[in-house]
Amino acid sequence: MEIFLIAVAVGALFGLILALVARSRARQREAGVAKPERGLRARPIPTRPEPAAPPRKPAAPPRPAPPRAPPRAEGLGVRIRALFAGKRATDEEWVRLEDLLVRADVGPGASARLVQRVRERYEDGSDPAVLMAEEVASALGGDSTLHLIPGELTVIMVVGVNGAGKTTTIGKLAAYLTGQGLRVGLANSDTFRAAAGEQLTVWAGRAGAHIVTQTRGADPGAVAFDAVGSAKARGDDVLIVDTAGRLHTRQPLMAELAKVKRVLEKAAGDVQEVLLVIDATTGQNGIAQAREFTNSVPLTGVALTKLDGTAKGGIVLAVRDEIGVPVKLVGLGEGLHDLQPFDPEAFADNLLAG
Ligand SMILES: Nc1nc2c(ncn2[C@@H]2O[C@H](COP(=O)(O)OP(=O)(O)OP(=O)(O)O)[C@@H](O)[C@H]2O)c(=O)[nH]1
Ligand SMILES: [Mg+2]
Repeated sequence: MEIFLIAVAVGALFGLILALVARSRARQREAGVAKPERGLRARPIPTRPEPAAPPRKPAAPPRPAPPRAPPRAEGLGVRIRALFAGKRATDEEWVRLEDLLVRADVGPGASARLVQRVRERYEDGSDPAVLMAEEVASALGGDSTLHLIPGELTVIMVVGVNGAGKTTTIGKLAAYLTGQGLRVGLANSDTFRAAAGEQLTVWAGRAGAHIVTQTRGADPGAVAFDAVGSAKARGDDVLIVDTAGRLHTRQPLMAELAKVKRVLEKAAGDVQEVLLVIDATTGQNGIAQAREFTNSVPLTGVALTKLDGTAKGGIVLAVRDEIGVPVKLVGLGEGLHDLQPFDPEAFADNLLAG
């Protein structure tokens, strides 16, 4: 009898241990399959159409997603929810929502339109921050691919104000394209800044691209012309032209930029992409930059840099709304691979985070 009781007790204990182990495993599994966070993850930069030539080198292995900054306690999403919490949405809430967006650099026009769309969809109990994120993503959607011509030389011109991140973006883009097996040439048409040639030469070396540069003070158009000749002679797929940073308000400098573009068009036939580099920390001035640059050299896209910092880059909504130029690339750091295609949903999540 005693033996029987001991056996029952041991059996019960064993059963209890098994149940505890099973529960702990189930918890681990739940944690493991949690929905991956949507964010600014590494993805290949889409180009349109796909280059016809087979890759000469294997593409760079995908990099892990950069760590996302923890949401700030007072993020835009938190402030929007707080605005609507526990009360009926009246005109005052909608005006204050618009004000929040304007203060996030979204611009008055784009802010008013976004609020209007959210207001049309809002019902009691909906999450206004989620609705706003959806509207932001939709406002920034559409074609954001880089247009490359297979089998021919594609020319990409990069422009922007001083220090926006032009040269760094060019280096990263060149690295991405060479990683796809494309032959890439760089033209240093920034003949104004003393160290510009050295900086671009370093990036060319890191990216495995050719570079054409001249001494300081040379004519930027002449460098561009030579670079097209050199790129054609080498059979390059893509030529990326760096230009000196300039204040969009300085007319002679803007005219010089237009001249570089004309030279490129004459030498290469066309310029497929004119990318304006905008620093995410740029406030409302970004809209004036986009307007003046596109007046001189019609823009085909925006590269938004320094999105790895605290800045959310709300200005691109204003640029898209007023100038109609899509964001194509996003800079997330100073490293060779810190460039990603623009993802409207990830951008919206980041803008509304917190
Ligand atoms: N954190 C961060 N820094 C960046 C990024 N892009 C560029 N930078 C930094 O911004 C600074 C200016 O970058 P550049 O590429 O020299 O800018 P630029 O527009 O070519 O400057 P100018 O030719 O002088 O007009 C450098 O310190 C870069 O390392 C980015 O995406 N993230
Ligand atoms: Mg530069």
